[in-house]
Amino acid sequence: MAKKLVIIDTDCGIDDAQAILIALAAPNIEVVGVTCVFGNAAVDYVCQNVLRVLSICEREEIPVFRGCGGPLVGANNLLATDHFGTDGLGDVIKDRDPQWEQKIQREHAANAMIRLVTENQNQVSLVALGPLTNLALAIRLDPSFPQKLKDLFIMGGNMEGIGNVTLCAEFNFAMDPEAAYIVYEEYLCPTYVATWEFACRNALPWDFLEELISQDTPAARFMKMITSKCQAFSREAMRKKRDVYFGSGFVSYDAYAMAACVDGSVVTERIECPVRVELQGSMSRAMMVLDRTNQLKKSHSVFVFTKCDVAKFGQLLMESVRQPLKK
Ligand SMILES: [Ca+2]
Repeated sequence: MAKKLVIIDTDCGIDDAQAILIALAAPNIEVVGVTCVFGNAAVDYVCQNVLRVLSICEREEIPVFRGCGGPLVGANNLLATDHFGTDGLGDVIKDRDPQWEQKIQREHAANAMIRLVTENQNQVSLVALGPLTNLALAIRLDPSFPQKLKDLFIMGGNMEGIGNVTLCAEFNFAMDPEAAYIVYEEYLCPTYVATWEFACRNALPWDFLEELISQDTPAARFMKMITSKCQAFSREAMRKKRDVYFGSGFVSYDAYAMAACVDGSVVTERIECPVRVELQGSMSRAMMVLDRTNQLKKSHSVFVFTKCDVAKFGQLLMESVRQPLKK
């Protein structure tokens, strides 16, 4: 069976690393490129983090591209350095690769996306795990880019108006609301969305995380190291935040979007409707609004995930850390 071609666009924090592991472990997936964007950390850290994940899995042949270092409009004064640390991977990595910059492709991420998708028309799935800045830039450079995609999977936004960085906005969209707006208005390819609330409502037990990172493999040891001092992976720290709305649990956000791309049956319920990203409002800027009665009269609908087969998702996570794969 021909493999599914995938481009991963990422702001490589800890959950992105987990999502990348899922893609690399999947026998039906070929990752044709990883494009980097600012978000969980500055884009140079993001590039280094992606290289690190690929190196642990012995998959350095996959090209990595540097993309946007800030949003389309305004300054990125929101960098979430308190979430996964300054470097995006929990600030625990001591041995940084001084040669990392030479391992990044010269081509800009947005140009690379366009080229890879043009070379493989209607065959590439794009999985977007960070702010959507590179995607917004790509459609401005090549307006036909989305129609050459097979489909688009996004981790970001919200479906119940609950935010995580502001009252009503999810992190990836809050980092670049205009880019998120452009993507939902202009990407008319089949689009699947794992929102923040979807991830939180389909959490795994905290004991699952323990079991996951206690496996005796290089990738599991890496996940154990980067989650070790991270607040976002602390049961205690979440009690005052996420647990108030959703109850206790371990949530690997980006992994849900990737899992849905790898195996569509992981998602068991979804809503099909138009959506729009709010650009105004003192509380609601960057909120994703679902238009289930089509009041906006949009021609394009997206699939917003509502329920997940948590056992199947957990299985994908468990297998993802059994890397490097035996050659
Ligand atoms: Ca991310």
